[in-house]
Amino acid sequence: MPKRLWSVIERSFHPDKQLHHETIFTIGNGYLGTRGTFEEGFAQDSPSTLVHGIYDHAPGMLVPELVNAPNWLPIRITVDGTPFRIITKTSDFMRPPEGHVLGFERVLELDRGVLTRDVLFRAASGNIVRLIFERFASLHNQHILAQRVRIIAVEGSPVIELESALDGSVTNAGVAHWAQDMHVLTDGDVIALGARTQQSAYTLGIASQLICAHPMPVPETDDRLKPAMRTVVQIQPQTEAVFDKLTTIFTSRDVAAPLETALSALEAAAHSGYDRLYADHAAEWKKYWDSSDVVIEGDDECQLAVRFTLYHILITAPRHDENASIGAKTLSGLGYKGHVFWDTELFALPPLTLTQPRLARNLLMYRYNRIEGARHKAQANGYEGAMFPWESTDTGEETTPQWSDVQPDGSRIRIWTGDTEQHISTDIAYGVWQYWRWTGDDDFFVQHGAEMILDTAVFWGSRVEHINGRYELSQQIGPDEYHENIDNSVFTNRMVVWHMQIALRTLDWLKVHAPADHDRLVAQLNLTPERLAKWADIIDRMYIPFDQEKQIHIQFPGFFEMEYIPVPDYTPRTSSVQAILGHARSIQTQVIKQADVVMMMALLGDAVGSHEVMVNNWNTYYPRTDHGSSLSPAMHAWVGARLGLMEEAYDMFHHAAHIDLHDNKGNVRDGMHAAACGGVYQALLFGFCGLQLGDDGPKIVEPRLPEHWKQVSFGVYYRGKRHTFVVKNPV
Ligand code: IFM
Repeated sequence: MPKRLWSVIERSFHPDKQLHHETIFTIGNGYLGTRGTFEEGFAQDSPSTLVHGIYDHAPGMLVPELVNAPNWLPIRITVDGTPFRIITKTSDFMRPPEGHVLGFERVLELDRGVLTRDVLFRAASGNIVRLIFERFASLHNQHILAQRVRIIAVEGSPVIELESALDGSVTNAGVAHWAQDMHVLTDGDVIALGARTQQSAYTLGIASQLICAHPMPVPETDDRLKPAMRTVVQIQPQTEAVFDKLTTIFTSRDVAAPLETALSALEAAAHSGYDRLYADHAAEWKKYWDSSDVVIEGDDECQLAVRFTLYHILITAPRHDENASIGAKTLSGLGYKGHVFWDTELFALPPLTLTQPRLARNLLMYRYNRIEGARHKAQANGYEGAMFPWESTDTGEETTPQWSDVQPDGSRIRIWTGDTEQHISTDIAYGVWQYWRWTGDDDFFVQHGAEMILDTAVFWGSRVEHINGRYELSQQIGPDEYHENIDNSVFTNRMVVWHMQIALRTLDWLKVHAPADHDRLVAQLNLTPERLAKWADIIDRMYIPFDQEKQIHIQFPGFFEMEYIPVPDYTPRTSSVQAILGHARSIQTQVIKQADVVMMMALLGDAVGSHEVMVNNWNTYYPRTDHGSSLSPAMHAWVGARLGLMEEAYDMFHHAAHIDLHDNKGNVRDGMHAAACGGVYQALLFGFCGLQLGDDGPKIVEPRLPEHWKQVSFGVYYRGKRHTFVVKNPV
């Protein structure tokens, strides 16, 4: 396979794309993520390292957020006294002495999780050097971060001064989370920081060593929070100098004494050396791709994009942690404050369930370990059972802000999702059920999964309203968040029926296969015969809004009485139709934010209705959807492919696969879209390839590939055994 299909390449630097590229060039290892900021910095850059689980609720903030950890990247270099930096027309006018960037290339190697930058630089002296920066977050040992800088004397014999630092003065876009009394240490060739978050009191230790000819500590300056080491070397013509910087990081979530542990781990890492660490890291990546890769023949552009989306899921999925999960923006940016949404269970989880089941289990355990938070939420709202939070952090309590940030006109908008976007409890049950079906992990199911499915079913049993002989759900937000607090969202009502069905099936299975656990859960969750009879009744009599005449599902009663806006007329556009019409008007229209009825069709497939109903639903809702959310296109690609609408399906797939690479929504500076990444995999396998899980295992049903694709090959795990498939387009 040509190498370029594993490499995301930036061939010249454009400051206006800087923040977008910082996000997409994030490296990570399931423990932390570090954005692709330059070692030497750049004006208005946004360096951030986010470590799973380290949240803090700063004074004045509405909700807790994932904390930006001390920056481990800083390496500053001068060449014959000229500071090395990426000089562009907009940044170069003030700072003598002058230097010139003669060439620039940055490459993210997806197969190995390594970011490199290659720059040709002429110093004011006239000497020319080539600088090759390389960095990775070890997948083999998640506490090790490694950097290498090779400086090659292309012309002349330059004197290089290199300073390596840690920066503890970082904030979350101005919000300080670290207490200022950091422990700063400079000892021989080692620098270190010990830090504590202000409210949550997590501690973090980070230690770094510069490995080269003559490292010397830099005398303490006013910048106490930025300990540094420095070295000076003259390079002979046509030779190179190599500088390795190794860093270790631990938090109080991992060990009792993070700083001390970071220091001793650093010693061991330095003993191994960069090359050994690199080899171990690359070997782990090979294992990841051996399980997770999908090969598309006939579409190089989408091939690279698919690998890119999988890479970002893999670097953010916790490897050794059952108390962390994937935030909506992964670990690549501060957007959504590192909060965990339904994006995890319905979008990011499935590729892991199928190809990295151990990682999928970690994500579900994160929810299980927070089920008390879900019980609090149910109780606080007057319900029974477990009602998972719409936005979740370390505690598992509801952390959706009730108000938006201040708008340009000074107002704040009320955010209702934490109150009424309740389908998340069923989304989590769906993730559990699919994980169990694919993996056959009975131990997980009996000990944890069943309890989640059942206690969330208890919640719904107490939540439904019995009105006029049927069950209804008032005051909901379905996936289409433009329409808030509506009654009888068809997505939610129908998914609740599914939830009741699998809750009863769970009990039946437990009764036969794990009777003691069946009895334990029945007693613990108070699953009385009356309660179970009500669940069966909900299955029979839940109100599913449906127009018999038109043979379509109704997104919610009243939807079609609102103003019709033909969304395709608003083409081309760079913002959502909602942004064009304004919030107040668009909520009075039929413009839909994201796959809603279509999402239901993706999740439930044929169970939703006949082919005719599915096509009618598509024809009704597709032209009304503005894909204001990144979650939408992939779900449309999935369903479109199942319905044989190949042009629309490919269009949606291509869009979804490039949301982050091409910054299709203009907001990638805030972080990757985890859900879009996971959705792309599902559209590809479940949509185009027709992958289904039958009673005997995975099978391909009516595959429909885009016309120009030759074939798609992939492997998935079913009950611990790998099944490989090659889906070909008929010639
Ligand atoms: O969970 C999503 C939601 O469906 C749409 N708005 C953004 C959230 C986080 O990605």
